[in-house]
Amino acid sequence: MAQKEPINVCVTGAAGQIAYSLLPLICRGNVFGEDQPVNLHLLDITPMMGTVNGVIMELSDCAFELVNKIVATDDPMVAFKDCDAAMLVGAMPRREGMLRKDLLEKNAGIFKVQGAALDKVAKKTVRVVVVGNPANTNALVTSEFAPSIPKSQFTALTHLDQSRARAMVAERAGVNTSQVKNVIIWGNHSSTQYPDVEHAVIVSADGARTSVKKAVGDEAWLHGDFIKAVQTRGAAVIKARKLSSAMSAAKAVADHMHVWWHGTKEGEFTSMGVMTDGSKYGINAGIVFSMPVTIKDGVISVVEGLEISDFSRDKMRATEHELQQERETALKIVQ
Ligand code: NAX
Repeated sequence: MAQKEPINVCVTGAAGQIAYSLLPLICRGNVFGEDQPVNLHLLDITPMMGTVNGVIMELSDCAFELVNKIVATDDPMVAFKDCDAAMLVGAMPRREGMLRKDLLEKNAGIFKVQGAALDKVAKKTVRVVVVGNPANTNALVTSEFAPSIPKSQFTALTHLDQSRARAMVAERAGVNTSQVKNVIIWGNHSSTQYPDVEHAVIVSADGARTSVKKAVGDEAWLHGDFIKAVQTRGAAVIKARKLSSAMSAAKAVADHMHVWWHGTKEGEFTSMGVMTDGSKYGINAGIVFSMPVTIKDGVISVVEGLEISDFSRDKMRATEHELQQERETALKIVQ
């Protein structure tokens, strides 16, 4: 069989800890397929280029068969050139004493520049996932400054929240994580996110589906400690590891892009931050809000018609409100 043409994959924040766990997944074929060669475009800031070169030395030493070429750069115009996929991991970290507004300000500037560069040099079909926090609003800013690329090509990562929620439910129900399907993350990748199991099911080996509500049999937990635990899991990892989630974040980025590339399975959906158009679940237009989606041939469609309880509605409103405030602050800064 003829070899496939390599695709151009950009990873930003290439010297950072998430990238360090993500790059091997890409290079092994766990994201774009085991027969898909890649040209890696690695972007970081100028002072980190020495570290990026060290990462490249290690990538070379791994002798990955799928790696065709590696470009390291501190220039977004070089990094995004003819890109098919862009994983925007790099961002300004929140330092002690920094207000959320300051974080938004610093990052809005970064993602404005990257959006403008994507607009100029990336393929118009580029699929973008924003990981760097505040991920949803950074994705919004990126797309604002890339008007020639459809808004549907910009997403924010909430897959890690989804994986955390699935793992917690699986543990509680005494099943394998892979059996837990259709957990939804609504809203922002922040502590206002709403992990919703009202439509989630546990699928047994013979294909039988049991609602998570029934399998867990503890609504107080599902409506209380479970939601809190998912919302604060990132902080719990930092407390234990003294570093933020990296291995799990990288796996989630890989899974997010894998499902975008290969599609969702029949009867299943996944969650990602997508640009709202005001027509789904009463959520206002113009924010990047995590929703349940299905994907076919690279096209993302929001799952429609799910029944939303009053409990869920309140939680969705709270996270929508936060995203609208973030949008206002960020757009004021960059315009
Ligand atoms: P690190 O601090 O280890 O790495 C970040 C890298 O980004 C650094 O090498 C830095 O130099 C680079 N960088 C900064 N500004 C840049 C720019 N303008 N262009 C290119 N690169 C730039 O952080 P890491 O642990 O890898 O986390 C990266 C981001 O992911 C952070 O913003 C973090 O908050 C966010 N996360 C998002 C998650 C999500 O689910 N959406 C979960 C994990 C993670 O917390």
